[in-house]
Amino acid sequence: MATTPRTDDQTLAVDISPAGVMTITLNRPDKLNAVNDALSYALIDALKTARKDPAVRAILLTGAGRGFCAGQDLESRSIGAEKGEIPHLGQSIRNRYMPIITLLRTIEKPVVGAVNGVAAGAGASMAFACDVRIAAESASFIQAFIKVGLIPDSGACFMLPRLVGLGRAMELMMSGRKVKADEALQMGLVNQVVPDDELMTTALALATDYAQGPTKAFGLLKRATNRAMDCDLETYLAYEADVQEIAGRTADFAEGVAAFVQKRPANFTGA
Ligand code: T3D
Repeated sequence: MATTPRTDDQTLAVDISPAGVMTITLNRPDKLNAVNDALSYALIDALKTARKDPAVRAILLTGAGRGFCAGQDLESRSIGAEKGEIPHLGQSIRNRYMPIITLLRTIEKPVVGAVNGVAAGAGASMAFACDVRIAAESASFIQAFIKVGLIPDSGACFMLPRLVGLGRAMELMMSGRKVKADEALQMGLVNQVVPDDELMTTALALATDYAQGPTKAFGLLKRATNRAMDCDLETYLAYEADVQEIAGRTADFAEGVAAFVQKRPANFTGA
């Protein structure tokens, strides 16, 4: 049975479908879902629930209204500056963005990003940390950090070059220019672009497909891919053998093989 994450405000909406898709909707539409403290902690809470609840077998991350997420809430930073407070951005990142990005990248379940509008700053980073991105035609990506005198954070310097190559990533990060959905598709930043009114049905259908798949294998392939990003081939191949050993002991592997031999669709349970 699915558990509902503890969210004590309205900055996040969470729904778990019967198929096991947890849809997390960033919910500050008037501010393009800019990340304030409440939203960040609610998101961490929801992702931790998604990680531990076996009834959740895939995650869908999207935004309410016309934005996906405009990154850090700059109004809260401006209030601090007016009071003469020294900003401790390292602490802010360690406490809020590090857990969010780490959870998105390491939850051993598929994470689909449904990018419904502008994704700027740390909002773009959250989209990059999803496993797969489906973008609405009106979506866009902005490495907004440089415009406010910051370095790309929340994993952008790590993920963006891996997604689009170093040269393109540097240009995007140094210019802070807007990348529209069609260009994002062309450079491999998103997997698919769909008309705005088809975004959620398309993304939910994909997440539902994943939720009905061999959940442990999805998790293990995320583990293996994360490892592959920072080691040499020899190390990776040894790691891969260990991970495949685990996959080979799952009920879903036995079911997959049985279904193949019996020429029928597999009924994966995530076990
Ligand atoms: O601080 C730390 O912890 C360190 C971490 C930093 C991570 C970061 O993310 S730094 C980068 C922060 N984000 C940005 O710099 C983006 C700022 N926003 C924009 O540049 C623009 O809003 C957009 C290009 C994203 C969209 O432009 P547009 O014209 O479509 O919309 P808009 O009119 O600018 O915004 C609509 C409303 O959302 C508006 O509020 P209002 O005036 O109607 O009450 C605007 O102020 C608000 N909004 C948009 N982004 C933010 C925001 N409010 C607070 N913080 C925002 N980031």
